[in-house]
Amino acid sequence: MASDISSLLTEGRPSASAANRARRAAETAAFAEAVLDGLARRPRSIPSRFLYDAAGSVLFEEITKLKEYYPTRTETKMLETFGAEIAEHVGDTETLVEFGSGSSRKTSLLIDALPSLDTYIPIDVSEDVLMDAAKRLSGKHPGLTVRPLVGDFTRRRTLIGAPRGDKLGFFSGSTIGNLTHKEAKTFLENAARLLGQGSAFLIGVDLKKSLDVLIPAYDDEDGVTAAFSLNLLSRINRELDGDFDTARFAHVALYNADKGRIEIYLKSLADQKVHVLGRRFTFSTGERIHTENSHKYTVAEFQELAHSSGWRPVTAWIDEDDLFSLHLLQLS
Ligand code: AVJ
Repeated sequence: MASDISSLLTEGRPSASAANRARRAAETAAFAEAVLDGLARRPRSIPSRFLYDAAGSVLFEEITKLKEYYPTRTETKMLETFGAEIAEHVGDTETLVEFGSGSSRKTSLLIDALPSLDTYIPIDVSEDVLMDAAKRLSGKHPGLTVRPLVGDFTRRRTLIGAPRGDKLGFFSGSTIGNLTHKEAKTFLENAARLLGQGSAFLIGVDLKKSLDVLIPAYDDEDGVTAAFSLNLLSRINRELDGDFDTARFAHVALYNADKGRIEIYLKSLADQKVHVLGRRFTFSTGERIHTENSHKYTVAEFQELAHSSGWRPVTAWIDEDDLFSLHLLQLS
């Protein structure tokens, strides 16, 4: 199914190269398959990585600036505050590998704190965002070699072109919260293999906290997060010949205390029929599509997860308001 859908859906998309075109075609085919399967399944769900098309990435940038959304600004400030302490542990590392680097906005703070660094390897699925970030970081840090790798960081098995020696991994923004505990464990095990013995890993992890703070961060007053969620339906309309009426779905964010995570849903506001790639899906009022999880961890819970994945927790830093944590792990 993948190949015939992809050939139908890539027409008219701007792309720089044949390889780029092939990658986009494969991504659209994966999106088609995930949406058709996800809407047919009960409970309905679509993997959160599909939220980040060009429009979704812009909306996510807007989220990071919201007064309600504390993670980005808290983590940024922590990298400034604790940069010197981080360097006390990993100051002689020469190679930095960033997973899901995106715009690499926070990375400069870490690069500035690490005097011996000579190579930066950002890994991201979005080629455009990756190349822009690589250019910006090269300009900002003369003498730093930047070797971007395009692809899904959860699946990567080799670091092409990486120098020998101990590496520092960086996984910021609590993106690890999108993964279930089982998926996070697999990711940490793979990252250990990829980075190699003697390496370290710096990971930003959102903390468990009061729902008065947590819920608004995922359901802001201005509706930016709602627009970010609903863009998934618009993306289906754009790329998969869908006819979702986004006004008849609502963004819902709730905290699942058993699983320690924010869950995000799109809830049908009417009895309605929707078509995607010629298939019909029926929604009754109140029926939901699960679009995202954002897991929250205490320091001890995350250290336990890291330990069970073969990493040795070294230090965890927390901001003064107990909102966010930065974990340093080591392989040795
Ligand atoms: C990018 C996964 C860290 O879970 O906080 C923010 C995504 N979704 N608001 C998060 C998100 C809605 C974000 N991560």
